Amino acid sequence: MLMAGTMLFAISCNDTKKKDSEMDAENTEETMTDSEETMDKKMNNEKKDVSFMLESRSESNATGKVMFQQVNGKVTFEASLSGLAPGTHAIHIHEKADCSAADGASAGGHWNPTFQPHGKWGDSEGYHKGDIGNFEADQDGNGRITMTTDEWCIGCGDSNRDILGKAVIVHQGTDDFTSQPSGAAGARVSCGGIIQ
Ligand SMILES: [Cu+2]
Ligand SMILES: [Zn+2]
Repeated sequence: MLMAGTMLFAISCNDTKKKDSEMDAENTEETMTDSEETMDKKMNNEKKDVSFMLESRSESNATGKVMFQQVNGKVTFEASLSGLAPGTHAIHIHEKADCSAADGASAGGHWNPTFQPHGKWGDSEGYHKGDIGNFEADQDGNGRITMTTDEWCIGCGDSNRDILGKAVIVHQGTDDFTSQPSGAAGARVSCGGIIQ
């Protein structure tokens, strides 16, 4: 009886060891997949996109659709708006994905992680990473704007480039590219958080 008991113990002990090592192997595989994903993200070769709606603010009727798409380290931004007053409107990335305030003030100021003055995108005097610029709304109040840059990324974690967690805001007026800190573009008529 004692012998049998010892043998049983030995067998079950071996079993447990085998299961443990199988589980170790599985865990190792998972860890490897994780690190491959991280490498892709660092290389920015992975295709990524984020799209969302813009909602009316400041008692306007302006609404829109925005898409950011990242391909080979470059991000393309595309927005289409309707319900605007005909004419020129400013559009920017602001610092917080919070459009909760009726006037959009909750989204904060222009996204400016590099502490530059407000300006025209690409200006040697400096510009905010959120200074997209102006676009035209036609007689029906519809407008479109697109731009592509390698100064942004989608979810790369680099605080100087990552647009996730910010907001897109359209203004009632025109960005003059010189007034500080935000180009004197007037009320915030449409707002959407850049959230996946
Ligand atoms: Cu703005
Ligand atoms: Zn600005």
